[in-house]
Amino acid sequence: MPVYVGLDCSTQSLSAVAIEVGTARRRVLFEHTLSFDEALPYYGTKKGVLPSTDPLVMTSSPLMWAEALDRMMGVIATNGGFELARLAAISGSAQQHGSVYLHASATGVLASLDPARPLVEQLAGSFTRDSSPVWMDASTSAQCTEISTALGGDAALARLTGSRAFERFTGPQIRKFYRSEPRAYERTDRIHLVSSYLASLLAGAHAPIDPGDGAGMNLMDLRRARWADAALDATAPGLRKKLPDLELPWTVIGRLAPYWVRRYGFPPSKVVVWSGDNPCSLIGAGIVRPGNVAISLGTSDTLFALMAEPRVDPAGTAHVFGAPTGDYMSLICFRNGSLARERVRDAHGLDWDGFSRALRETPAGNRGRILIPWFEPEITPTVLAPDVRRYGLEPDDAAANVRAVVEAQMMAMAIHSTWTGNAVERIHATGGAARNREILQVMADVFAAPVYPLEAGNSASLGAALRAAHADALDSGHAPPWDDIVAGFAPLPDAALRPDPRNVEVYRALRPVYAACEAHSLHGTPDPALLLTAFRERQQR
Ligand code: XUL
Repeated sequence: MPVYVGLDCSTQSLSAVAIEVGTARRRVLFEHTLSFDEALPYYGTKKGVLPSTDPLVMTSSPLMWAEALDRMMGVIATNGGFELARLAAISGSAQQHGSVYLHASATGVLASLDPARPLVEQLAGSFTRDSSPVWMDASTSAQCTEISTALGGDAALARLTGSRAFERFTGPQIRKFYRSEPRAYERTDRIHLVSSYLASLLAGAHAPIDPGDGAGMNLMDLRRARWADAALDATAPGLRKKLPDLELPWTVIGRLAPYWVRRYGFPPSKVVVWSGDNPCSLIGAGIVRPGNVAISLGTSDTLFALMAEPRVDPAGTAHVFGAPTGDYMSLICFRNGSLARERVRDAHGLDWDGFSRALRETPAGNRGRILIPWFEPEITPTVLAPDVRRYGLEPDDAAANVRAVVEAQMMAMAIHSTWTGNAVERIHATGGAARNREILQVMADVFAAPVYPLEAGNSASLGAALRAAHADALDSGHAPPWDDIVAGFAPLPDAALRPDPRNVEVYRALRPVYAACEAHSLHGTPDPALLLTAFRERQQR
């Protein structure tokens, strides 16, 4: 039975998962995580990021990622618990947007890695920039404005690339490097994403970028999955020849380089193009057709969905990336997630059981009592300063405030995802708060769709392993449907929470009322008092 390995290089750690995929048995064989701060302390990272005097600058070490990869492959070889000869293919996932800058000599180094010496020793002279900007970097506002202006504004850039200019996106980061260190930029032969850099180390040759991660650069024509000349020109001179090629997300880019074969005893398994952690998580969460949505309830709440068409968010706050299925995916982030739930819980001296009880004891629609929960500046919709508002809601009514915060979050997610154009048919819920069934019931009722809780685990590395399985099948002449690829790893139907038809009706009526309260808070549009009264009267009938 073949085994597939998926790696995930996140901000703070490198994780690996090995899965066994047979007709009768499909299961996770091995999982392991190396924390950068703990396993490789001599790079000096804190939570995976190098110290910086400028709080807007966030970088990490490309050599550290290479050393982590070397170590992880050693761990898999010795402790993976499977015969290495069964490893059919390997792929990976990486934090999006981060970039690695290589000198021309890197091409030769990659092609002739010596299995007797550690990877880092051989790579050390290959960089034109020792540190790599990562997705938390916010230091490129000036470059965002320049790129956006050159391309006809935010809306035009979003239509072309799937997102307006964002500070962490690779294009603005490359422009900043070109402007501040023109000579080092000139000496740079290849600019990789974290994903294509690590794939290059596995294959021993420069790896391509897939449209999932390529869409996080403000450089790719989203519809054509090709580099967009106008965006390249607006970013830095001579950029095209420094970028890897773009290839389909199921491309087998080569075989494990002799370095891995001789050093650790791996077979020359297929190496499949890597992707970003969000596209990989989509697959790991079992989202493989339009109408399937994943909602992660974490510090921030995120909603990601598969889309058949490359639509873009007219408000400019969300992103559209390529999906590993060849479709598109939306990524919408809500900053006031757990943060807001915890604020309400703590303000009323509750624990999570008390929070759940409050949800059970209050009716759907909360008798028209509404909270706008921007305890911190919000990403979706754009709110620059904290702004908490209550409509018909007493601040000291614990139960009503608990229901109000959860209903507000679900309403906002439903309202701000309609632009994706796909009716929500099912939701896979992950993240810490997905353990709370009362919260998930509100989600099911607001979206009028069943909610399937996902088992905790690293969906990005699992998604990478499943992508490896899919690419291997295609490469061997089979074309298995994606449902079959994720079967056995996707959530089980028994665990689903079904929408309650009466509550669905209540929320259908509440939605325009919530939207009016939000618009009132945001833009000072007319007071929604009349709408609220009409809603309350209708609920009492
Ligand atoms: C997405 C983003 C993050 C990183 C985290 O746009 O910046 O999700 O991919 O690893």
